[in-house]
Amino acid sequence: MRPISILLLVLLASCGGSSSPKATFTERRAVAFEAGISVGPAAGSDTHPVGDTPTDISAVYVVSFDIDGIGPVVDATLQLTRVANSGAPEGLAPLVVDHIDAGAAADVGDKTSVALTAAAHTLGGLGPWTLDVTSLVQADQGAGRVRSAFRVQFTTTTDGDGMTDAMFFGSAVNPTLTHRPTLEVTYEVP
Ligand SMILES: [Ca+2]
Repeated sequence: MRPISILLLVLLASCGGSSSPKATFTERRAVAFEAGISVGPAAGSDTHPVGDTPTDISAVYVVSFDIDGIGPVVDATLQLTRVANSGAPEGLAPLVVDHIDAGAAADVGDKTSVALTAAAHTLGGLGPWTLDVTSLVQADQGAGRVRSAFRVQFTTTTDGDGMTDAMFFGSAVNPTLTHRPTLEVTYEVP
């Protein structure tokens, strides 16, 4: 049986490369997370809130990843992990994940900058949320941007009740590694 299996693998590889005489390879890695900021209220270092505050200020979360120097992207997945909750943030829904150009480093201006694209995201419970951001990271690459950045926020900035209503997401320095945001990219290697 083993020789037959090997033959099939070679055949599949030949078919897969039929559109190009040049072989390509893919490699999977998690691009290093470099910046996570909570825009608006002060936040603890382990988590960042998305929602509102006791003073009725909106809290948004911006994540930014270095994609400089990698080959053509074929797949990209953003993972954010909701680790805690306060009040009733669902009342501020829908939640959107905006693709933004945060430049070299995310800052307060990224709270209100015009999104490149915005998409409503189904609210998840506690635990990891994954989003297919392939086309967005490819767009960054096509535009020559060296970072991919995303802004997580509710479309209703506050419910005005003078109480915190927020989801808390793991930050880039969360002591639990699996709680940190990641951008996993598969790209071609020449
Ligand atoms: Ca509130």
